[in-house]
Amino acid sequence: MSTPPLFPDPFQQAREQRGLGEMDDQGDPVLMVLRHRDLRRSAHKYQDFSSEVEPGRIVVPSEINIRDMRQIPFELDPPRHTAYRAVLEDWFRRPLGENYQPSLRQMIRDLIEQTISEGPREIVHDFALPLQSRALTLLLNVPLAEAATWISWGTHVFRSEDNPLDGNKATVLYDYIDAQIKQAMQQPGGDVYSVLLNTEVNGRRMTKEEVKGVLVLTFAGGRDTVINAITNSIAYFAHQPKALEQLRQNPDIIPRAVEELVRYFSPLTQMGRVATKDTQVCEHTVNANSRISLCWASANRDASVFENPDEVVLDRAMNPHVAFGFSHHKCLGATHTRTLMKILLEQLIKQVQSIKVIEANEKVEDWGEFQRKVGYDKLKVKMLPI
Ligand code: EMZ
Repeated sequence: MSTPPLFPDPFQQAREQRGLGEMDDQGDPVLMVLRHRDLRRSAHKYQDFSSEVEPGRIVVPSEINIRDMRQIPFELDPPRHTAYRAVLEDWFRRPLGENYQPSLRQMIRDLIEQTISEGPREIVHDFALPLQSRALTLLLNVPLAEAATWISWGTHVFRSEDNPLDGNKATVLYDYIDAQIKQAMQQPGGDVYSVLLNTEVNGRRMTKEEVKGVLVLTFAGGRDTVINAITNSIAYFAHQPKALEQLRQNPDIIPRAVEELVRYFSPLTQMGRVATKDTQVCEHTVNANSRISLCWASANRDASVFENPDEVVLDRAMNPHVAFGFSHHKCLGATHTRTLMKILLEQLIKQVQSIKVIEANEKVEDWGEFQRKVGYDKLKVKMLPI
């Protein structure tokens, strides 16, 4: 008898039968595009399905009530989007540079070492969150000490334990970024703030507000997603000890394993767009100014694209997953995250024999007709050394 998947796919039936899902979101409903092919088509059509609407409206759940700051470049359409994207790409490729990976490896090695030696550890808050924050100091090229402040914000910058849309937390983030920008203007250095303040887009320097828009996205978008990817990988290896063994025997497949894990976990379930005119998706009418969402998590289990979609096939050869998004908006932080995940797997097989789960509380998202496990609120494990 086969065991149920560790991360079930709640969209299967709706995807196969209708291709669409429907959910309410604070009175602004969302038509969820569930099939891989429809999703990829819609993602390309920015003239029909825009990202450049009221700030916060393309996010599901909508953030229009808690922020009016536009995140850049993800809340812009081409051609405005293209110019920002072009200058940001260089910076976000830094993980491929020389000193980045040894520093990241050191962080990961130390954290695993501590986890092994200090007994059971809660992974979400005491492993994934510190790792995400420390690694981000490398991406932003700021002192490691900054990570302590970011860790104190918890796993999401706009959500707190008792409030799924917390405007006060947004203020903490904005004030922090304003202060960093001010400091960079007084004393420029090699950090992201100084570099972006000096970067030209369309023949003029980026303004403070624009730099802030980029940083808000970097802090917000790359946070719970990366935390889920790290935590879920550890949960997966605990449940499948053979998988760790398979990677130990064939470390060459690690880059493929990273792609497969992010496909399977799809740490970001969906992202919205707003129709600019009356149009159609999957033979369904979409009215002007209504919302659709590109449901990455569903497309990544589409059996017409992925054989055995509910299985983790660590060396899956063809893997056109959309876990980092698709088309011109695909994730800017993907190089950083892929690098982090690759080193995490490399170090796990070097340092860890097996992982035992002691306590697990699943984090289940509620999307109306769909309930989706996206990660954990709490995952206490013991790592046993090699
Ligand atoms: C937005 C989003 C970006 C949003 C790629 O995702 O991530 C969410 O976690 C934030 O709340 O504001 O940045």
